[in-house]
Amino acid sequence: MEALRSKFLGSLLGTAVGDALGASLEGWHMVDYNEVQALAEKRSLLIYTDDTHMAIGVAESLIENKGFNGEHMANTFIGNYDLEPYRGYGPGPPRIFRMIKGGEAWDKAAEKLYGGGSYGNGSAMRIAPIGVFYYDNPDGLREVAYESSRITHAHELGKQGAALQAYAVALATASDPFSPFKSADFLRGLGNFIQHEVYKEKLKSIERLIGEEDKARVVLELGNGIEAFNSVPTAIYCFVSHPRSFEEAVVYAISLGGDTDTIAAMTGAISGAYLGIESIPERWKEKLENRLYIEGLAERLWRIKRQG
Ligand code: F2R
Ligand code: MG
Ligand code: MG
Repeated sequence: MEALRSKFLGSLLGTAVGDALGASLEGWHMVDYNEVQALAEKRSLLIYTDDTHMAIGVAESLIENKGFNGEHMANTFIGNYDLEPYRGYGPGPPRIFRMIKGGEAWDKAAEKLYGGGSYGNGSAMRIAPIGVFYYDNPDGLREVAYESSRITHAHELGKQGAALQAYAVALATASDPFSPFKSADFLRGLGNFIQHEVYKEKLKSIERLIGEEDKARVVLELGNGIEAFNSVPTAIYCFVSHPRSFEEAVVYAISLGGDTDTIAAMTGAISGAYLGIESIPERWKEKLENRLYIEGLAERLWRIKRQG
């Protein structure tokens, strides 16, 4: 049971540490691995962005309701955004929050964006609490991932991206880090779960790319962009190609450039769920903004899970 607690804490803190480390390089080109390390060491405080701010909202709402409640989660996002709108949100969510505040239904507003909903990575980047909480219930996880995505990201590729990231966190939570990691099994599990061809193809590319030294090739095939399909598979690749080290997986994710905070947040969520909180370097954890609050949320989620 202690191991599971460590995984809950590792996934939520892994999200925040990855996000905060990647934030200063978001939108950049590829960066040398050592340069990322040097930048991380220079920072005195690791400040997180919308990725973590929204993951906090997901966790708060799951805790308050002991499970998923869409209207409550939407209102939690809105309340948190109103308090801290400066977290670097994508363009879509604030527009949706305004629509809901103006009377639009929580599960309808997001359909009005981008002619059929957003496929941005905003609903996948915040999904770690759902991945750990529903780690042993794939059907429940899929439904809650879709429904939670629908608040801001109604496009099928947005919803399925969120579900794929949640299931990667879930599989990592269920996997024993003391047994040899089998990337083919992990990827097969994800391939059997996900339904959309775009993601199925990307998962096949991940398997082919393992061991690839040319980062440009990885970015070319998997992407490093703001779209869910150009970032969720990339984060999965960062994890499966560095399964034994949180630090290596996250620094590698940032070194790929592009949407660095988000790809590192999602990589950190999977790696932290697999290896546990002890795997996150202490020198990073101690500099993380609101560390105790985020740890507290993970602890409370775990306790609710333990009580059944
Ligand atoms: N917003 C940012 N980074 C920009 C600068 C931040 C800066 N450091 C600062 O502090 O201000 N990062 C965050 O946004 C990403 C998540 O975005 P989200 O929540 O998915 O937003 P949105 O608007 O739904 O989608 C993002 C873009 O994707 C394109 N897009 C989405 N659906 C589309 C569709 N159906 N058709 C065409 N395009 C679509 C649009 O360009 C959207 O604007 C994370 O990186 C987070 O860190
Ligand atoms: Mg961000
Ligand atoms: Mg980002």
